[in-house]
Amino acid sequence: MSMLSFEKRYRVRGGTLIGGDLFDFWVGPFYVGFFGVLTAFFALLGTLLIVWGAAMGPTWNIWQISINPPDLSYGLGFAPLAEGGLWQMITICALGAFVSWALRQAEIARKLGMGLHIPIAFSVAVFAYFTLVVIRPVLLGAWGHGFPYGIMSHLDWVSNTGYQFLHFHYNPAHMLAIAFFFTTALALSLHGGLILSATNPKKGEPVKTPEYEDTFFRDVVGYSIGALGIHRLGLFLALSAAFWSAVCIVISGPFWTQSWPEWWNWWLDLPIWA
Ligand code: 07D
Ligand code: 07D
Repeated sequence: MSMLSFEKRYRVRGGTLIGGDLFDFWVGPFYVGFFGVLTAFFALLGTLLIVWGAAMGPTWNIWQISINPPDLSYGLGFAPLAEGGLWQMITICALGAFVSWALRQAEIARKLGMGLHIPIAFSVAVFAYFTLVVIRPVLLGAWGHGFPYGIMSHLDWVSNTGYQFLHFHYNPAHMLAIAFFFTTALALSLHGGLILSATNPKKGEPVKTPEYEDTFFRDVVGYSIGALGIHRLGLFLALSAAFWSAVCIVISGPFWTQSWPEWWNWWLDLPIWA
């Protein structure tokens, strides 16, 4: 069945979470839906607010534009637009757009009778962002702890926040997150390589079956996780990376205020050394 006839068959009404049939239609290949409209609204408004903030100056240099959060003295209150209020509104728009996007994914999955794996996976990225700009600032008592919206300025924030804890690499949750990110790359490279090596043969040669793929790994390391298993592992690794990232930043400040190297003193303080 060609993709076009398949799509036609499955482009049916229903499965929406809200609004019934209201926006239950397609524009070209794109499903619209209530949450599609909401995403477009928040994304457009947020982008316009960024452009407005950029217009306030001092630069139109794309790398240097930065919409900064309010000063710490504003605490958890609203700030005037030019002094961080824009950042607050952009944050609301960003969260509105990300959550709407996840719900649009959920509606499409429901329409197709598929699992909710994709919206759940994207929600973990949104959770990491939410941790950076809402959970941690609220725990620390000021929106000023959020990161600035600028290509280079957000790197300054990461570096400065890291050095506030002397050596961020000693943060144990940061270690776990990094190990998961690296393992995700390893797993995807092995999986991508394996699939291409079996299913994209030279001209005239037959495509190999999954048995070949499993046998390759059994020959190499004595075990093959299997066709379904590798995708479960991949999803687990990637979600763990983002999850431990959120943990590593939320504990920095709210739950640990000293330098991260000092955290490891628990080892030296074990009673067995006394
Ligand atoms: C490839 C999927 C496509 C997405 C892309 C991003 C924008 C922003 C900016 C209008 C993998 C599109 C970018 C819409 C335009 C304005 C103001 C995903 C892919 C291509 N960062 N970060 C980048 C964001 C944070 C860090 C690049 C976003 C945290 C470091 C890009 C967020 C921390 C480095 C970018 C976010 C952090 C980057 C490439 C949100 C910890 C780099 C991103 C919403 C997570 C790298 C100049 C990429 C770079 C980079 C976007 C948050 C650290 C501009 C949207 C605060 C150390 N970040 N980032 O490929 O080159 O992602 O920076 O949370 O070295 Mg960042
Ligand atoms: C938050 C992005 C969410 C994105 C969303 C979607 C759009 C639309 C549109 C394309 C989480 C946005 C979409 C806008 C785009 C179109 C059309 C993802 C997010 C919802 N670190 N570090 C991390 C490493 C150091 C520090 C995480 C490595 C130094 C701080 C990860 C190294 C110091 C923070 C990580 C290293 C330091 C982090 C980031 C190496 C600085 C964080 C990944 C090799 C001196 C941040 C939750 C992430 C974090 C974070 C990796 C070094 C500080 C594990 C590999 C020693 C302060 N670091 N780091 O979180 O945990 O993705 O954030 O040296 O806050 Mg680190």
